[in-house]
Amino acid sequence: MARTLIRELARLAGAQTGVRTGAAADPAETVTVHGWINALRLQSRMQFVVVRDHTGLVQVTHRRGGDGDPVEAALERLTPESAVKITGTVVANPIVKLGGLEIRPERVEIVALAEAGLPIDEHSGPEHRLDWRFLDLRRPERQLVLAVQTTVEQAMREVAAEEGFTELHSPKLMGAPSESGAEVFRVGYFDRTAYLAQSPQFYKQLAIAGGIDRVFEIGPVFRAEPSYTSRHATEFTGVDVEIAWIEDVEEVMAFEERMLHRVLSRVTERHGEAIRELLGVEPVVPALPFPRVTMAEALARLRATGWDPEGVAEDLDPEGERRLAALVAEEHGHAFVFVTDFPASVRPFYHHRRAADPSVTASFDLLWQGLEITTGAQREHRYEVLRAQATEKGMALEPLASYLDCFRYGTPPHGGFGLGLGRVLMVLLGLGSIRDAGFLFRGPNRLTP
Ligand code: AMO
Repeated sequence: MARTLIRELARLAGAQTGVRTGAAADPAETVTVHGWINALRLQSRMQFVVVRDHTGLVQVTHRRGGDGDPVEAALERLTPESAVKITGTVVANPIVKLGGLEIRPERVEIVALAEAGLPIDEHSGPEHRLDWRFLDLRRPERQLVLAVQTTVEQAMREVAAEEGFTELHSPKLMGAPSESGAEVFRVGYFDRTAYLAQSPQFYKQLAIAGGIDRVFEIGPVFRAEPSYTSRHATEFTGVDVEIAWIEDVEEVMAFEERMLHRVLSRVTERHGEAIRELLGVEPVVPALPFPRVTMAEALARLRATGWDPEGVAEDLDPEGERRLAALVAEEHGHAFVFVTDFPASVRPFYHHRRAADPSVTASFDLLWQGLEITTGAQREHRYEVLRAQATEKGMALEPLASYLDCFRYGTPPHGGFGLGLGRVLMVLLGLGSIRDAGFLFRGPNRLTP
């Protein structure tokens, strides 16, 4: 018999009692559900089983038939998380807490019996849950994260397509590190060393030099950062954007705002209710434009509140980011804030510097509820200036040769940003850690499953 999804059962039970049509009750519908055993209550006269699929839960109720009752025998053998196909009639029953309906089973097929004694339960710690990620993923709130991630990416592609972007898939194996050398993974590559891309930075700029007007990529990014925080992964999904012929980095920020506005609109439309119900979080579509504050203003405002950590002269530490977010939330009622105009000293050599004050870059970070989700900038597109800025940062020009070559034959002004997808999901869904904000986490201590 064809499979019926659990979320469709309410409609069928409604038809059976005449709720839908207002007419006399139709005969009870026979359905087959495919799913996992969520809970079992095997009593002396009755057997109650809750079956779960990716659309919901349903109770299966069976009155024991005694010797020779194959349904009773099959239900008796079940263990939590066994995979089953159950055929029976859907019946409205107001006493049943789960949606006021139940299935009276006629046939129970055990597709795969789960071993007794599951390795994780709702009290398991985060690392143990990750060890058994496939079981952890069976929980509806974990699957919701991936459903929302799918919508987030769709909405990003929607905006990018409307605005004339080309999607890239750039190589992740590189002959030289893509950002600074420190956080790079080295891998054996035949008789030499290759490097895993820390960012598609070089390639998105190469595409701009190649005359592609606007590019984006959603793909893996690798960072050899021995960070054990809730917001760092060694492999994560990056959303990278680059736009040619810009007059100012403001155009890049305006694009990112439009993109995030669309993302939050789509997520709220499609998953708002599920997010509220399963995660207790209220997704909010942010007002446009997002507030903006220069780094100099941010530092001055924070120092006025007494924040003055040692050794942080020109940049914000995570505590500074949180405090700034609190100030902005209070003043503008907004959860996002662009911090702009970072000092050249804390930005990479390829960031364009302001003509009026070359100690400052045309760059930004985007914070959401105090967490950095994006770094972006106008890039330096003038070959000589770029070389001078690299030299000033103490970088050897030789390893940068193929990057620098892109600026020798007419590359227009351009700018872009990199956004961490896991961080966006973390904030959006109120998850405590990036470990729960994607499919499978990778960190310094985790290469499995
Ligand atoms: P940056 O290094 O700031 O910039 O990275 C961009 C964004 O990626 C996310 N991110 C991370 N997410 C999880 N784990 C990590 N270890 C991690 N590191 C970074 C953050 C961050 O804001 N090439 C530039 C971008 C650009 O200018 O276009 C870059 O890579 O959300």
